[in-house]
Amino acid sequence: MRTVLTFGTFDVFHVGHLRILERAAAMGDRLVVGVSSDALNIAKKGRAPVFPEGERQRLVAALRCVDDVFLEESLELKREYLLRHRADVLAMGDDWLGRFDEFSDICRVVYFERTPAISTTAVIEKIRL
Ligand code: C2G
Repeated sequence: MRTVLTFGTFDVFHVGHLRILERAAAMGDRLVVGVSSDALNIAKKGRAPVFPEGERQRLVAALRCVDDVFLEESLELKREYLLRHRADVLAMGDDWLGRFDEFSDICRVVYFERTPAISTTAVIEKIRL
């Protein structure tokens, strides 16, 4: 059983999010997703996500390619999360390229190309206009 782990906010869920989850799932037998908490987003980006953490977790958990979700409460706990969930692979978008290479001693670290021309910020902007 090969477990793949990925992290993200997944706010205002869009096809770029779906594509990375599908590609991550294809790397193994089981996909576990760390959904970042509201507090982590406020600390990191200076604003709360549009959808609260409980709803973001439910949306991600309901996807066919996702087996389990948990709340990512700190960026500093990556190693602990990887060990706790027995991850064989850590998959992230290439906006994080190189940032998680330090974990290659405990799992394989892969970066996928971001889906171009779509982002939560762009969706919010489009609705606003
Ligand atoms: N993503 C993508 N293509 C897009 C937008 C996002 O492939 N057009 C990917 C990102 O690269 C990331 C995942 O979707 O791997 C989730 O993106 P965000 O919700 O923006 O997550 P982020 O705020 O980067 O949180 O510990 C890490 C953080 O929790 C990551």
